[in-house]
Amino acid sequence: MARTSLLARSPFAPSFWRSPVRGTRFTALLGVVLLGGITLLFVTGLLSYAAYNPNLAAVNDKTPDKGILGFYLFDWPTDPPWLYRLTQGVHVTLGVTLIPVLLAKLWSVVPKLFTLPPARSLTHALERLSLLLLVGGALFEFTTGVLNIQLDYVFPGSFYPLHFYGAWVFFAAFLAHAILRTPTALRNLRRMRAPSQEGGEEHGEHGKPGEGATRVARDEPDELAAPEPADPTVSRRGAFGLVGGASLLLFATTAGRSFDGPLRRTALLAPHGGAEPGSGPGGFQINKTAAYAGISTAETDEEAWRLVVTGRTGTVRLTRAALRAMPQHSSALPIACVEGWSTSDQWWRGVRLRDLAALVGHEDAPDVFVESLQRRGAFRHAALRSNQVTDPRSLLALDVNGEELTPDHGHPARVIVPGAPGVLNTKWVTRLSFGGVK
Ligand SMILES: Nc1nc2c(c(=O)[nH]1)N[C@H]1C(S)=C(S)[C@@H](COP(=O)(O)O)O[C@H]1N2
Ligand SMILES: [Mo]
Repeated sequence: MARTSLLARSPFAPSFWRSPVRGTRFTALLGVVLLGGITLLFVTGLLSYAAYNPNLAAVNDKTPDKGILGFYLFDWPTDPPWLYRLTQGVHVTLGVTLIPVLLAKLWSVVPKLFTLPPARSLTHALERLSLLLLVGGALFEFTTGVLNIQLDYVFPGSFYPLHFYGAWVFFAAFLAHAILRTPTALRNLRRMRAPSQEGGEEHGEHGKPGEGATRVARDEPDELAAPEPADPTVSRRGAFGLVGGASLLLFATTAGRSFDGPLRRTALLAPHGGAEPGSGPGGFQINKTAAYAGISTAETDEEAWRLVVTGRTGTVRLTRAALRAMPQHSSALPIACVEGWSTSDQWWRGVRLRDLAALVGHEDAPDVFVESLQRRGAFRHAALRSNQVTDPRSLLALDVNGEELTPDHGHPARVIVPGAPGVLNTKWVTRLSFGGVK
């Protein structure tokens, strides 16, 4: 007896859930938004994976045992030079914008989590298991993504494989769910548009009782609606407005990450990295400062610093003056980080990577392994693909915007490559090894 009444007041009792906002239409509309949005997140995520040069796995991509999941469809191009700025800007901004939609969607179906018995049949059990993967995967991907962009890589080494494998689990469950549920969602949306939506559902789309939408409505009771709804405090339309408004607010305070100047200041939610960029030639976003990376002026000054270049014909050591004596070239290129922020084009000036390759006997400009002075931490080296080395806009830059690189932007020399993720633009470079990167 006591047990029954306890159950009746617990979340396992359908009457526990009383919001009149819940219902199949509410869930269906959010579901359709997520269907498009998450698909785009998945595609831009795969593009980001390809952009990391996964074929040069020893260096850029340390994901263990990725097997067939590690496929990618094409070598990341250097054109257009804003490619990663676009794809990763969309990935991060869209991901942040979808958070309220995702939370509302989960809220709208949460009573189903508590339905009893836990499994009516094997099919039902499997379906619930896939939902567990779906909800868990969604929360995991959104959480790791947000942590990565907000907290400046709390887990530098491990974020990448976590988000990578999580994405596959999440997307597999998402795909199964989308295939199973999209027809119902679309049918529910059509019902929503039908004139009888707020009425007693007497007439379906075709106006013939007992057919079309009406029949759907009668035969399938709204399994998501509260059986004993409380008085509404907000209409369904109002609830949509709240979700949409929250999304819009997040969008408006996130999208500015992809620009400089006044627009950047609208990115209220963006982390500010290691340092405020300040103004002047070096006045654009800084990821890791020289101080953070442990770079001292004693090792970067004119006397101490050498660029070591190795390749087919041996090793060459260059002073900064020797680099200055080589042909200097300029490229206008952005920096676009996996965190979703990017700068507009900066004017970089320095020596072409392919000229440095030629210096050690590589007319063919092969892959290159780039190492910085930095001794600890992530991103202190990177591997560039042959097409990136060959591009005439790819530089070992000495200047930016008409002045010497600032320490925080990689003085005495840094790599800059068109179209690539920022992480490949190694700062404080001290060694370039051409050929033989695995
Ligand atoms: N040596 C070194 N180079 C590095 C990094 C680093 O931490 N160490 N960060 C990389 C990342 S992740 C990005 S996005 C860019 C940022 O360059 P910026 O700080 O000049 O904007 O530098 C890249 N080069
Ligand atoms: Mo980055």
